[in-house]
Amino acid sequence: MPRLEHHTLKRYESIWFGIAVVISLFLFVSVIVSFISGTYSAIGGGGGHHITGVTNGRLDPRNIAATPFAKPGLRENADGTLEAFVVAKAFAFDPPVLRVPAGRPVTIHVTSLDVMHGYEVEGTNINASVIPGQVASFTTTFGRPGSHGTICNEYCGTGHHNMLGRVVVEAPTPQAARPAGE
Ligand SMILES: [Cu+2]
Repeated sequence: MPRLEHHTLKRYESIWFGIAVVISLFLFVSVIVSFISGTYSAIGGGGGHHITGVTNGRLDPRNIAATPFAKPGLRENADGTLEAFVVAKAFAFDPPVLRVPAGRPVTIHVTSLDVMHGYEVEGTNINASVIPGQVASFTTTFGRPGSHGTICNEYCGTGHHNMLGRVVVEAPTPQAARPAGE
């Protein structure tokens, strides 16, 4: 059985080590560059950029009155888009029952008034962390009428297991039908 020369092994090791150093340096420098240039989405991103009182996905949880979260629930904008505002607090969601029409895109914004909560809509892939001072936003279309439980899946205190809500998807009513051409 041929024996590997010690210095041969050492040469390959230094080649691999050199490659690893280059990769590490590249990652180190690119993370710093992306922080400086603001392309790092986890920090600059966040939802609700157009919402009153919300800047860069952030708001002041003590001044919720200045935002649409003061009146939680579904609203229809002038351009026909649907937005829902949901407030999580220990230990409930407001509104406890969110009613949305089937077949229309709905953008749901969730924020917390106190501690970190979760917002999971059963039977869908909606599952967000709800952090005080931040807005989690997502747009979805519920295809069929029905009822989905919403649960807090981030442990938030003694009443965590009671923190339940509901999304009720309603069949679109004929009166709500939009005129042809829109
Ligand atoms: Cu909770």
